[in-house]
Amino acid sequence: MSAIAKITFVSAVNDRKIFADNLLISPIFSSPHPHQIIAQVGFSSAARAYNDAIEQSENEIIVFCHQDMIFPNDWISNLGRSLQYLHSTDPNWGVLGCFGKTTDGADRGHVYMPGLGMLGTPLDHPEAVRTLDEIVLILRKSSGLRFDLALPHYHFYGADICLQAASLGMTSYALAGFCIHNCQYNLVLPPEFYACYRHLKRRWKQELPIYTTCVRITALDLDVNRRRLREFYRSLKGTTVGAVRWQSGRQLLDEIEVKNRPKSELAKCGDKQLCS
Ligand SMILES: [Mn+2]
Repeated sequence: MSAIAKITFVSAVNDRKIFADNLLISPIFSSPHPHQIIAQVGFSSAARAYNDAIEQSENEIIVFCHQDMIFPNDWISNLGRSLQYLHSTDPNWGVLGCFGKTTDGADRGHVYMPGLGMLGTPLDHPEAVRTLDEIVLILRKSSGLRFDLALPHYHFYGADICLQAASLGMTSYALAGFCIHNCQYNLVLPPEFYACYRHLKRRWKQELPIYTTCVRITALDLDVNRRRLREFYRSLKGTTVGAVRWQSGRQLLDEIEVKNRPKSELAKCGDKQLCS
C-alpha cells in the first residue's frame, strides 16, 4: 500500500465551534482534499454514532476522533507509514489509535494535552496495545468490527472495541505519529463514566484486570474507588477542572509546530490520566 489516497474522518459533534476550531483547522483540511468528513450530531452513544458512520463511509480506512483533536502537518504521512508497516507485518490488524495501554499498563503513543503536557514518547513504528484511548480510533471497514450498541454513552468504547478485536484474534496498535488533544481536562468525571465502567467490567470479566488510559478495571474496583474518593474531595474543594481548552486550536498548533512545545504550557496536574 502506498500513500493513502482517501480516508473517512468521523467525529461525534456536540459543539460545532469546538469542531471548527480544532479538528477542521488540521492542515490536512486546509486546502481542497479528497477525504470524507462525517460529523455525527445527536446520537445517544458513541457506538450508535460511529456504527451509523461506518455504513456511510466511502473509504476503507475510517478515523474516528474527538471533535477537539488536531492533526499536525506530518500526521497524515505518519499514518500512511504506520498503515504500510501493518500491511506488511500484520494485515489483519484490529484497531489503530494514537494512545493506548499495553497488557501491563505501559503507555504507547505520543500526544499533547493541556494540563498534562506531552504524554508518551515518539514511536518508530506501530506498537501493540491492549486498549486504546477514544481520542482516535482507526478501523478498516472490511475488518467487520463494529462498536457495541449495548455500551451506552461516550466512555470506554475504545477499550471495548480493542477487546472485541482481540477476541477475534486481531491485535490493536498505537500508531507512530504525534497529535494534539485540545481538551478541557476535567478532574471529576460524570456518572455516565462509572456506568460504562460497570458495563465493561461485566462484559469482560474473564479478561480482568484491564488497563485503560483512564482507569484500571479490576475485580475489586480498587483503582476506580480511589479515583471516586479523589473526585469527592476535589468537588468539596471546588477544584474540578485541571486545565482549560485553548480557545484557538490554530494558536496551539502553531506553538507546538514552531517551538515543539507550547510556550504557555499550563501546570501539570500530577494525575496522568486522560478521559476528557
Ligand atoms: Mn476530547
